[in-house]
Amino acid sequence: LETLTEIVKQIACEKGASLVGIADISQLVGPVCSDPTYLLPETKSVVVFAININHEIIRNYLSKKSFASKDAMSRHEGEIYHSLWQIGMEISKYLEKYGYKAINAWPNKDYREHKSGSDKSNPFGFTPEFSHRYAAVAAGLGSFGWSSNVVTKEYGATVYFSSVLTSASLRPDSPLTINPCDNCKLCAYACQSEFIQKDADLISFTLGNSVFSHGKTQHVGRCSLCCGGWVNQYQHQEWSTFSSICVDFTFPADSDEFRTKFREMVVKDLKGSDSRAKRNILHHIKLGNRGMHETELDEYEVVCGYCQLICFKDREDRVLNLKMLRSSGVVTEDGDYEYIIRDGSIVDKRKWRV
Ligand code: B12
Ligand code: SF4
Ligand code: SF4
Repeated sequence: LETLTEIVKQIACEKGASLVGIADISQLVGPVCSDPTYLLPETKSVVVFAININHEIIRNYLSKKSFASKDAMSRHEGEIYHSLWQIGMEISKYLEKYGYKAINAWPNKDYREHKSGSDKSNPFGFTPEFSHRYAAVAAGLGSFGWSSNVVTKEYGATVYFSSVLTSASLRPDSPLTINPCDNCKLCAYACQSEFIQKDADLISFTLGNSVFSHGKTQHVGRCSLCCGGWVNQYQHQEWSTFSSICVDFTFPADSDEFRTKFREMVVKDLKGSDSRAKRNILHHIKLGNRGMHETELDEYEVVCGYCQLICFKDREDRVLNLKMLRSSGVVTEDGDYEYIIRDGSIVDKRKWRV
């Protein structure tokens, strides 16, 4: 058990993981997608690992240095997702060689509604087959931050996670006793869509033997529309996301109304003239339900993610990150071109990426 645990952790680190931990099945009793037996009924342990995001790439992106800094961020995200998948493959192969069952869970876009076909038409059906956040928290890699991102001691929230579920009994790690999130709430100030709010109630839930909490988030459609590139400004006008589109969309509180309004917007934009919004929809249709690890590196397009990216481990760095974002200017479009405008001047200009 000791040796197998050490070898599995070593494989993860050698293949590029920045953090790795083991969650015991007994710690994964809680919200529905914390349950690994949905994917592998024989699960005894979950190996969960993280790769950190490069801080220089983040800061160039937050400050909208140029369109090249957006492309660098997008490609970097793609490379991390591809690496996470490869690390999972190596660990699974090793465990299988010794007779254990192992499932390399998709790092992202493993939505049950789409993969099982239970509610394919729901644009906001985001129940993961398995949640890497709960696994990471159960294995002590981090804890839930106000933003509901998992915040680690080493890198704040600037990590992506993935997991391998296995029938092997590995030596488990313990959940953290101190939460690295200090409740600065700068994540809420960095969120255009108000998916994360600074004055929200806390939502608490039990995972294994511990109770965790984070800020209550609003309808997931808010983040999807902003992070998906449709809405580049909502609550802050002095800066925008890295998308050049801002469709006219006021977020309804009611879930059914949200879906209806979203469908109406898609239909209207698809029928309309060749607009940037239409291209955005076609881009998402092309991505389809492929996992992030199956997405080509040049198909990635990061436009927000700010709640995660500003959350470095030290508060002074977070304050500086938010400052950079707030003074980064606005991205806008005109004809076939998009522009970064800062302090009234054009900082960069390029043809839309199709
Ligand atoms: C679905 C999803 C989304 C959705 C929903 C996010 C959310 N907060 O759940 C959307 C599209 C909005 C989204 C956005 C983003 N995501 Co995302 N996403 C996922 C995905 C697929 C699952 C998220 C998850 O674990 N949800 C489960 C929990 C947290 O939510 P829940 O099911 O709603 O459960 C809550 C409540 O419903 C309630 N509850 C549940 N059951 C029950 C039952 C009862 C009885 C009661 C009372 C309550 C209750 O308690 C739960 C805890 O709050 C994961 C990949 C994966 N497979 O893990 C990535 C993941 C979470 N995303 C990630 C990231 C980075 C982002 C973004 C920054 C965008 C980006 N650049 O990628 C934003 C951040 C938004 C945010 N602050 O959360 C990372 C997070 C990294 C980190 N450090 O935490 C992940 C882990 C991807 C990865 N491989 O690294 N994401
Ligand atoms: S930005 Fe501050 S409040 Fe938000 S998750 Fe990070 S540490 Fe917590
Ligand atoms: S990714 Fe952007 S829109 Fe989504 S919650 Fe984070 S800051 Fe808000």
